[in-house]
Amino acid sequence: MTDIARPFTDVSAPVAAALAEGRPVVALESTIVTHGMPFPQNAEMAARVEAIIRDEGAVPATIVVVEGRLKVGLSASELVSLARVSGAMKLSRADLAFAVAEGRTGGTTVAATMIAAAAAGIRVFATGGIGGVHKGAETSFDISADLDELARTPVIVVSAGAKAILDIEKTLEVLETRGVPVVGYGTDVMPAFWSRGSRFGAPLRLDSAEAIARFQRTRTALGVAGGMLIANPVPAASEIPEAEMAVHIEAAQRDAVERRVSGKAVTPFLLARILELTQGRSLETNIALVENNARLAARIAAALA
Ligand code: PSU
Ligand code: MN
Repeated sequence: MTDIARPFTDVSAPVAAALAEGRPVVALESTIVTHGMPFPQNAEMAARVEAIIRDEGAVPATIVVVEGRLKVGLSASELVSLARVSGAMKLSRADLAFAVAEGRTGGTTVAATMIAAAAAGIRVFATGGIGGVHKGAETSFDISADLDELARTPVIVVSAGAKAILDIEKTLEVLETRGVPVVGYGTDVMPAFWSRGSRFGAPLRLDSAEAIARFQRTRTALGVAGGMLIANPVPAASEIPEAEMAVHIEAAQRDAVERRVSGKAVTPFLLARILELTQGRSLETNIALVENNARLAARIAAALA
């Protein structure tokens, strides 16, 4: 933890010990718990993901702001409280410090989780999907702060690609412009969250955790700053085909426009609507892909340790 951040931060004992001893640690976000999934599935998901990381020999560090304290690593009971909390803020770069200064509670998005992870010395982070360029961004200007964060903060983010509710092509363009490597894990095709594939190629490809660790170490050695995005396709058994998802995504998008949903509310609205439209299947897929990402992230963290 940087000296300046320390007074605001509670690093859990297991996370602090692992970091001090150079053992692998994997950061986890909390917006997926507070805004991305309903209770009780969010609690089950959070507990299972932490268990998977432990099984792989790494230490999970779920990151969240609770009543103004920036928490890095939660106990089992804190994790359950997080899953039950209502009225939490959704925190990104713009408002992470606001929540700390004002004593508020909030889930950290990919951007805010990266900031806290980097401050704590955690180099790998597992999530579901990142935020990106929304469809219609040419008029709404809705582009997630996650993309800028990937450009500036040295954390490897393991995702199942960009959520298919986004404009994947424009998201890839922005990532390229901002110098963010996008690595397909064992695939040449860009995965689309609920589906293993999309119409777009993965800009880079690597087939092992060791290769990903080597790539990031080499970047650091060459003085190239910033994070990278690993795009790990959802396991085949859990995927929902792209064509099927496209219908639901379009319907959800229409509802969002009709109800004039904007800003931070867009992603949670679309996820909840798609959950209804798929009668819960999208949630099962979402959970499966987060678990899959946690496993890979733990292996990358081990390769880096
Ligand atoms: N992936 C999920 N569920 C989520 C999110 C990602 O499966 O809830 C969250 C992440 O925290 C991500 C955020 O950083 O959505 C992006 O929000 P926005 O588009 O408002 O930047
Ligand atoms: Mn947005």
